[in-house]
Amino acid sequence: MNQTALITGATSGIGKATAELLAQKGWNLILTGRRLERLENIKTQLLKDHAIQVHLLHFDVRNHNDCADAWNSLDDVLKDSVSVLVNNAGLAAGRTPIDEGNIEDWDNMIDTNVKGLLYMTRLLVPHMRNQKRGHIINIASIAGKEVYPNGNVYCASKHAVDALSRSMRIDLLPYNIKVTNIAPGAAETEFSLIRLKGDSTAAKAVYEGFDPLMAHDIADTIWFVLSRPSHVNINDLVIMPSAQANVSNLLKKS
Ligand code: NDP
Ligand code: 8X3
Repeated sequence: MNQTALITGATSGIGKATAELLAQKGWNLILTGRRLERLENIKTQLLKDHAIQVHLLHFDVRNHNDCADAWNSLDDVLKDSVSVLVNNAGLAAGRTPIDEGNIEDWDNMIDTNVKGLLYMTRLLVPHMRNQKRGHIINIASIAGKEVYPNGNVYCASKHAVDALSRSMRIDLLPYNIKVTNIAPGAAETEFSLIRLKGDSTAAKAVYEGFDPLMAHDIADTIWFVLSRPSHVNINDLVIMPSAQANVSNLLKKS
């Protein structure tokens, strides 16, 4: 029987690459994001290339009612078929010292990266619990292991994801639900474009002079985690570009 994975933030970057890889592996998909046109284009392409089912849910993870309405729009058979939740939707907004922080940016990061992940987990876990199986993959960050200048609230939100992964693993232990935390370093996606408020020159410069991770590197990692035997769980993975030793030591070619 085909398995079903729900991937949040599938319109771009890591989420989209993960959708493409799981589709290749024959998984049915529920893809979420705010940009409906992108979701529809991705669905069209996946259905053209693969004999799978793809369902789209179009909502903002910051809004609990919208998360619940979207999830509850699916029929119970489909809901029960979801064995994997990839909590990927997330962002950084701005890079400012704490005394100059923008409150809207802070709310956006905390509401998306922490509360959105909690809302989706809370909605899906009862179904996984009833099925006595499941796997939740939380996309955290190296910013959830370390902090860096002007990273303050983004780092705090990803430290929260890291803590939630550890905590969820304990709470969900009785129900055969695995929890994996994945902490990437610099990956070239739309992440910097969003963080730098659409400044494409500055966003491009972030990845110049070294080979960053690409979205498919993280998708490959997710597949590795998912394809372990049932008695094996990968609890936590830090994955970095070879040129990046830690959150702030990155070797760029001059
Ligand atoms: P992208 O900007 O390319 O993708 C982010 C995805 O999140 C998009 O699909 C976007 O969809 C979705 N998203 C953002 N906000 C919301 C929201 N409020 N509601 C619903 N969906 C939302 O970045 P990445 O692929 O790099 O980011 C994916 C995850 O990886 C994030 O959690 C990020 O923090 C993490 N990460 C990224 C790293 C990097 O260097 N790129 C490194 C470490 C971790 P849409 O806008 O259509 O709603
Ligand atoms: C994204 C990586 O180093 O920009 O989570 O915080 S970093």
